[in-house]
Amino acid sequence: MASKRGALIVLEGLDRAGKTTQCQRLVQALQQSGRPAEMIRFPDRSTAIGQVISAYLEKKSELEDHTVHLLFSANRWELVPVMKKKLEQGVTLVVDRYSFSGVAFTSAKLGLCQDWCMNPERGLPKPDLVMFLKMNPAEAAARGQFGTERYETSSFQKAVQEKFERIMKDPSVNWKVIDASQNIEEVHNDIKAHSLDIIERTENTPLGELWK
Ligand code: Z5A
Repeated sequence: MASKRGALIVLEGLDRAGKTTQCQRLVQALQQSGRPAEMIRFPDRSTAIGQVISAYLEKKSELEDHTVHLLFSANRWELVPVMKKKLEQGVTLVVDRYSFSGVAFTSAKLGLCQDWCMNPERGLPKPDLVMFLKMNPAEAAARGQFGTERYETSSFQKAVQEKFERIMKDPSVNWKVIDASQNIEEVHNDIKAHSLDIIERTENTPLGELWK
């Protein structure tokens, strides 16, 4: 019998919802329980494409809106061979932002439709579970000042939140909404419970393709 594959688990949410904190905690907890796990984050700023994206986010360069959307997507596609290999080897991947951020952020810009934004994402490895760390933007703001990168304004974050609400209505994706206003330990416990369940349920199933 073929060996068990790892699960593809994504954390999404607004700025300062606690995605990075929770991805790190989850990977640590899975590893400590003897389950191979690694973290990936998008954008992956270490690649050549990622560096172009990073300069754009840091406002060191300007890019046309469609172009930067396609670069974010290409930054996911360039990691697909590595992701598939690790999943096949039984490593669970915990991903900090994925296609859903791509669609939510670009479609929050005026004049870019959701369907167009989804197209370059079609066929990427389909997450087995996407957990949306939900919290009131005002509470997130209390966690510290916005940074200086592009998109880090309360009005844009509100527009992104509305887009996420729409994307989450898609029944083809396994969404779980997590109350991110709880303390770090409580959020972690919720995320861990959902993750252990999906790891067990998907280990003998084939990896899907997103939005196909
Ligand atoms: N973007 C895009 O346009 N298209 C795409 O395809 C993709 C992304 C993938 C990348 O940002 C930007 O690119 C992003 C979307 C866009 N723009 N924005 N905004 P990034 O990934 O570099 O940064 P981020 O995702 O916004 O990360 P963040 O601001 O650091 O948020 P976070 O990861 O959700 O939060 P955190 O770092 O874990 O925690 C933030 C603080 O809150 C920290 O001090 C923690 O200690 C604290 N914290 C965390 N959890 C708690 C709880 N439960 N209670 C109290 N305090 C907490």
